[in-house]
Amino acid sequence: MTLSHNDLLRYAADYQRDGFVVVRGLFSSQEVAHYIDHFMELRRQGSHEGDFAGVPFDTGDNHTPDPLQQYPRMIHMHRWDDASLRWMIDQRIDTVMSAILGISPYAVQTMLYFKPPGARGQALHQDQYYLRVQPGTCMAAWLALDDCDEANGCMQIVPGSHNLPLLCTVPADTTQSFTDVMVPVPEDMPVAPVVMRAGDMLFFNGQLIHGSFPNTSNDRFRRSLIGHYIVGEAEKVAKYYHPVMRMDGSEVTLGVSKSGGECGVWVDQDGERAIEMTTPQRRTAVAEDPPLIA
Ligand SMILES: O=C(O)CCC(=O)C(=O)O
Repeated sequence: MTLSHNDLLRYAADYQRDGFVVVRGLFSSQEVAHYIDHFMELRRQGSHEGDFAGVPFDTGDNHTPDPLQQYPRMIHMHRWDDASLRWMIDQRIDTVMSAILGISPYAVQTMLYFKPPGARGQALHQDQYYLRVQPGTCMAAWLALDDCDEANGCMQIVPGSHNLPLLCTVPADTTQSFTDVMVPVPEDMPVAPVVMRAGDMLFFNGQLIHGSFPNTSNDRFRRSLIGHYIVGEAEKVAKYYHPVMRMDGSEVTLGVSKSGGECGVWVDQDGERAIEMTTPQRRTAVAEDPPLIA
């Protein structure tokens, strides 16, 4: 696919306004088929460091095994799989991100969600909560490997929420989410599904509230290949995301940022919704270097 100057300007404008943009058909159907074969084969070969099947949950009377046990999420594959590394620093991703950010990003993470039929989703969150980029924020490039819609658990986003500060988390419903924290979203900020075809790529800001609901389809996987990046001016990122790479594959030395600090809670101020910053005594499920998600 060729990316014209006008396309790139439009992507940048949409991203600034909404905190996300979908680039349709950025990867071809042949490439997508190749990635599906590749990652399904890696999954079949056995476990890899960092595999995550989700937090345990109470299944009640339902004795069906959790599908994520068979298809746990893979993480940081670029550290041991050359195809993942080449994908993470693909020139097309760099071109779109550079247009959006005005500077080439640094690459820090890869993940593969298999999300088989019946799998839980991931509760609404902000990626910056995990990456702790300073100054600035992070950014995600989310490649659909399957067509995805509400039935098989497509991405859900809150448009415009990239302008919010980092919000304090609350416990999530772990029967619906394989992670156990979420950010509360006021009713008048709609959560919108992002329906995509395989090969489309969703770019989104690290402050944008996003997540996904369970895959309720009978027989459709919702696989996605995800890269996390940080803005090119960043000086620090949480320890778990080192080593940091330039988009030419070379390593760059950045400092290590810590978790903690202030987060926002929704309050009512004279009938108006507002955010109050607070330093919680004890943040929910935040380890010094949270290893689970982004
Ligand atoms: O793919 C999903 O369901 C969630 C992905 C996500 O939250 C992320 O990439 O940060």
